[in-house]
Amino acid sequence: MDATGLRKLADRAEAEIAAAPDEAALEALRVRYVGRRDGEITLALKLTPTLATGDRPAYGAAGNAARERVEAALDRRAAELRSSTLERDLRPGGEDLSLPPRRVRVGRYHPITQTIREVSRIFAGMGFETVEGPEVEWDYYAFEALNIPADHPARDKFSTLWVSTDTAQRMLLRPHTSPMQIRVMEKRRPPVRVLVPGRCFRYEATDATHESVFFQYEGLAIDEQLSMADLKGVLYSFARQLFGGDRKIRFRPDYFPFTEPSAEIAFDCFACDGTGVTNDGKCRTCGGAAWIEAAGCGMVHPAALQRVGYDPAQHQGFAFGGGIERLAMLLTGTPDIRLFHQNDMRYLGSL
Ligand code: FA5
Repeated sequence: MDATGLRKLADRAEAEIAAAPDEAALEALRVRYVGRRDGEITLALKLTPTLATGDRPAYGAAGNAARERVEAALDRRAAELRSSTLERDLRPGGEDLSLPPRRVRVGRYHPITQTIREVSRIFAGMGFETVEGPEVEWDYYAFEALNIPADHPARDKFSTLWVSTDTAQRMLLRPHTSPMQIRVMEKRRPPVRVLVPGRCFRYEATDATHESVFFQYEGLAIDEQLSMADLKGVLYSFARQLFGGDRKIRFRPDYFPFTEPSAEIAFDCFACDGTGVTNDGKCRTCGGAAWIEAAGCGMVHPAALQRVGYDPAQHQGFAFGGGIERLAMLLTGTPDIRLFHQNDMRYLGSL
């Protein structure tokens, strides 16, 4: 081959490179013409030393020029192919890059779970260990051991869902978490400080503050020389830590067969600012009462202490039981308790 032959080889290579349909074809052409071992131009250049001395400079120069033209053509075509791939991706009919990206949904705990965790955290700070108990319970723990025998009118309050009414072994879905007072005291000796969050069930019509399945948190503290003052101190501290100092708290005498004396705790209603009325008339959240009943509490009844083998002369204690949803309503400004369990992600996601 002479210098003219080399130029023609470069012309052919340039034409083929310019027509290469894709990157794989381009790579094949690179190997064919300027591949390091046996590219056509590479081989032609290797022949230079075999030529007559006078012919070598012109032949070598033509060979180098041919290689440079081919390499430049390869670079050009590679750039063209890259930009046309991008154009194809952007062209209508391909993926629509103008669409907004799909939202990444980040999961989080349900407001009820968050509230249970927060309540447990606050009581843990006051030395209360969180424990759990069975949702299906014996009549004995739910009522009998709490001074509520079968004919006691207080049973009406706990509209019970029975699982078995066999008189020897009556079993129910627990209507409150108080049975755990007895279960814990049976197993432990004082001092006792436990917090029991858990699901409860009542055969009850639902309204803005009542569900038939809801959560309670039960607290129990037994020690020497505990008094009603300790109970109030613990519950005030709890309310302040959960709500800050602004929420008003009301203690009123109440009656529970398993505590003596007993009290009821209520928080001022957030929906009507504790007035009982809103722009639409009577406040739907508190039913016009201005307060939301939040928990029952009292000093553990001596009969309950004796039943588990404690000596009431030596040990006393207090107990409280409140609704988790009622706290979650206040914390999230949820006006109707039913919104928590309807699983409407539009509402839950907005909290
Ligand atoms: C009891 O259940 C007692 N076991 C509380 C108690 C514990 C008293 C320890 C003394 C010592 P009561 O029925 O009032 O009491 O319920 C307590 C709280 O549970 C209520 O204040 C309310 O916050 C919540 N609660 C009761 N019923 C429902 C319901 N149907 N839906 C949502 N929350 C409820």
